[in-house]
Amino acid sequence: MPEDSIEHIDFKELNEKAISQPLVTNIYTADPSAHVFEGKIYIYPSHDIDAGDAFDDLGSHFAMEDYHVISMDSVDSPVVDHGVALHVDDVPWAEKQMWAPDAHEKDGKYYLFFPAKAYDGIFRIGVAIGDSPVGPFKAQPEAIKGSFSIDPAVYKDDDGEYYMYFGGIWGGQLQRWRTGEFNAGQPESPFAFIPEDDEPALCAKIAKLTPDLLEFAEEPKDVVILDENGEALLAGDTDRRFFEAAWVYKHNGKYYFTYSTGDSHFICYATGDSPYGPFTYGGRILEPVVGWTTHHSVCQVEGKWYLFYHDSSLSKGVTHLRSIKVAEIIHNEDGSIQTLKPYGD
Ligand code: FUB
Repeated sequence: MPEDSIEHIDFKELNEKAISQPLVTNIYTADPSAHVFEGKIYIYPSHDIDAGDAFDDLGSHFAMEDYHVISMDSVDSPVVDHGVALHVDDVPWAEKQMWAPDAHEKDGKYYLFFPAKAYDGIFRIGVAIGDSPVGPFKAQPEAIKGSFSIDPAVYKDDDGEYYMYFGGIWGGQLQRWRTGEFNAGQPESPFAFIPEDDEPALCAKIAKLTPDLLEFAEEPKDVVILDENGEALLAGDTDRRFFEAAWVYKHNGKYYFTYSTGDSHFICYATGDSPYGPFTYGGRILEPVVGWTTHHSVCQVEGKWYLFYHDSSLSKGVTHLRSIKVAEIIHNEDGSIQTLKPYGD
């Protein structure tokens, strides 16, 4: 939601109409990646803080330093904050900006995947390993070789293979990798290297992970989203094209690629027949929330599907002080998803 509209919001009324309330109120949390491990819900969010950094279109004010893991027995039960699971000071390669993470389990070990800016100012993606879903996690000494940009989301397919989806434009730097190398040639601007409106939109990336989940097993590939005519979405189609926050799940044999459209503030979905896509645009899952960013995950809990998302209602609109929420989503018979309005009609 654009920030200039926030001063007109009556937050008391908005909170009364909201379809859900913040899950966590002792700290600010965002970008919730939810999973069920061992029959319990674990949420891996960003931990928002106010570090006093200037606001800009590169997201410098998102200056997060650590991760907390949140757990719940069910979507209605009390929330437990398990404290610091990983701090940037304990990641040898990372300097700052611990943005949206994800986690997964394999053979009794838990893997936290996270983006951070390295000391050269370039976002990379790292892995940290723990013995419990809540950590603590020990970071690998180096970032994943060949990783870049932000917002890792790891999907385990039915055949046991794990895939990482990642990428984000503007402050997430995806546009600087268009040639395959980081383009440091111009002053850092969110708009440099963005394709023209009539060019294909930038795509999220996918890479299969190695069996130890510590490296890419292949060169990252584009996750292409097609329109109703089978053409790749264009960069100017800002209501539908990918911006950040990739998340994949499978429902009734279809892969759902879900994502944020960033500057138009929607959570959308596209469906396909392979984890690699291509995916065909399907519609919106969530209308804009209070705050500039919108970011989510989709998780099945006890047979129902839930959208974990965030907004800035608890901080009364401070865009980098967000709170995670959860609401049920409904898939129609034809596979489409009913759009959620976060504050009712
Ligand atoms: O939390 C920092 C960034 O804001 C995330 O990486 C983006 O997806 C957006 O939610």
